[in-house]
Amino acid sequence: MANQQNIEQLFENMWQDYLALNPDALKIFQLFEQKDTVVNDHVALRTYGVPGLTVEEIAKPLINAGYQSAGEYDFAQKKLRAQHFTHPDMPLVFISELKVEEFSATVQSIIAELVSQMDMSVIAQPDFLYSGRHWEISYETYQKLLAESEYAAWVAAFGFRPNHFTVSINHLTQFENISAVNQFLKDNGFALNTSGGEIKGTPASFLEQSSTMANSVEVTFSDCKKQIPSCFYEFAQRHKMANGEIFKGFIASSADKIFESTDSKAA
Ligand code: OOG
Ligand code: NI
Repeated sequence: MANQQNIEQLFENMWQDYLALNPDALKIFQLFEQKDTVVNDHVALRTYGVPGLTVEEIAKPLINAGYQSAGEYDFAQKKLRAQHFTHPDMPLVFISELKVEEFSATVQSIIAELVSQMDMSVIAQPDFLYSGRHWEISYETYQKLLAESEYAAWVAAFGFRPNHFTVSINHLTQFENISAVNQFLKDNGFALNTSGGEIKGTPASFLEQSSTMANSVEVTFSDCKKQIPSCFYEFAQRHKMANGEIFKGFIASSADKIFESTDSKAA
């Protein structure tokens, strides 16, 4: 995982895995590509904060490829924490983890059982980042997780893979601002996440974000197949800070709402 070609291949593989779960993202990408070259702002990954699967452990292949941890975030209500990672030539990566220890004994034992089905030796491999689910799970168990945390249920159903890619609005020439992007998406029939308003953040916080609601895909559980929310597409417009540099971090209060793009009830 030492060279640029490998890290670019990893992102291409993650992109293909993501598109398979989010056909809307390909449609939107192609609409934008009619006039622009789409640049990816960041990829987001999710995990369980248990030994072996923490953000730091998931990030290892990225660190080996030249990424550095560059910010920490806490989401008290959703019981999540996160870090973002930067690389001189590659998109940002946002990795969050469930604070498993703060959940009920039921949720903790379900997650322990799922993780016990894993071969922990594969986690350090780069392809772990788009390897999906490593366990059998019933729909009944999925629903038990869903009752306490949408995020816990999402990881249980989809495993380890990009939750979203993000279009850099800064690199689109055909739109004035994020409102114009959102209007274009709605005109083309895509539903946006409206939690906290369609636009999260302001120019004053240096980052404005919006996202589609996740596509629904059929997932095979051990007892049945069900349509559930999978992955979404995000749009980010970054602004210059007082020192003239473009802000390259994340805003916890906005991220808190972006997480809800995989909620099963439409926002
Ligand atoms: C991550 C949500 C946060 C952002 O850009 O603020 C995020 C997730 O849904 O896993 O991606
Ligand atoms: Ni994001």
